[in-house]
Amino acid sequence: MTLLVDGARLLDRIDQLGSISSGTGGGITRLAWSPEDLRARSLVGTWAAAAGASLRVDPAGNLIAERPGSRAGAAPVVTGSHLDTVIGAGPLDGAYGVVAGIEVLACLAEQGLVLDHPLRVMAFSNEEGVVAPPFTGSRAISGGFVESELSTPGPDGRTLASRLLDAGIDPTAVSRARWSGSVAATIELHIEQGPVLDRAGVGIGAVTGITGQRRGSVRVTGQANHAGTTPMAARRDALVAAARVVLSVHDLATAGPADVATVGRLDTKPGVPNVVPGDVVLSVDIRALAEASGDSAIERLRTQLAEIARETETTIELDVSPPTRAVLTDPDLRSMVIESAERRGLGCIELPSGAGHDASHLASLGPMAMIFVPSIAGISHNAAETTPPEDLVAGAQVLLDVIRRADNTRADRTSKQAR
Ligand code: HGY
Ligand code: MN
Ligand code: MN
Repeated sequence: MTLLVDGARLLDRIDQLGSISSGTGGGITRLAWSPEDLRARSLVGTWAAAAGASLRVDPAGNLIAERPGSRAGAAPVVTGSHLDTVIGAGPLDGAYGVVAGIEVLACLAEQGLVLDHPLRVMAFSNEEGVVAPPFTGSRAISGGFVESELSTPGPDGRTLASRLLDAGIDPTAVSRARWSGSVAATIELHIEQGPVLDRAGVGIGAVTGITGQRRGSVRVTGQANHAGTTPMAARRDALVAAARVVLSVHDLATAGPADVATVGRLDTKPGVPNVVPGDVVLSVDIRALAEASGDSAIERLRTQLAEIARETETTIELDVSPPTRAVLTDPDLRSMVIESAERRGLGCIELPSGAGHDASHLASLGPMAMIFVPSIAGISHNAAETTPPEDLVAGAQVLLDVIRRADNTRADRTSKQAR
């Protein structure tokens, strides 16, 4: 039976989600566990319920919509993405994959089609990591959550525990979100967030692998002092030292083992024109498709920070969050993506993902694949993020095809159901 997604419904729901934002500044801002994030989840929950799916929020705050399968004890097929955004985001990063997953549920329900495997559509918690280390929800599910994260202050000083409590989530229960069994297949649909598909004029990307990420913060402590009376040679200027740190991070990619390296945030104290900065905290985001490169980039950074500290007479501390390891996608699932695209006359190329995704954490539970659609001019994490509507619909159609193929062919006939 051929099943087609309802493109108008998909695009309308993406627009509806795009209207849920904190409204401060351009673009969309829906920080994890914020009132806007919770409003978006509740809207998605109504769509899932209308598609006849069961709905639950797990101890890590992941929203899980599930359609039961016909084979008792079968491991689930998982899709979905995230609803939280960066600050000033576009309408598609994360939301697209969630809406498309709900669209698959609606199509199956409307045709009365029951898959062998249960189908789980996820809205993972805190994928972006703006307010706390990223991938909270998908790491909790796959056993990568570290309890100490609960008490680590975020960029605004609030701890994760306090955020979870405000969102009605028990912080002491997060680790109980861990799934006990395996997953038959995880397929995440996402915009590419880079320029490759757009430049190639191709509508579908079959992802080969997802980059590894090491994120963290660097704290530089010098000595606040009078900007007028403190001789240059007597200063312990934290911002001058931090400036060298920024360039060291940059060079980890331009001259070193990392693929990309970014300082996205830098906070200076006391932040007053006539005071030599005494304290600077900056963020670090280092990525590499090759795992060893990520590790060696961190080691190289540690060596350079020690040298900068010595030469500037400051103290420099590096705090690295739990790493997200680089993962490869499953070749069988990847072939299903390519075959569906070709059968539908859609151009398809294979490419790696420079962006991180929840699917990389689900990969430890079973075979994983990602489907990309183009980002025009490769723009993302920006209000100008956009994708041709026909590509958004085509991507959702390929997701539906691949979920049905994976359901029919998974060799996981014996694996226990992940709970
Ligand atoms: O930052 C990323 O790679 C993703 O958008 N969370
Ligand atoms: Mn994303
Ligand atoms: Mn993102």
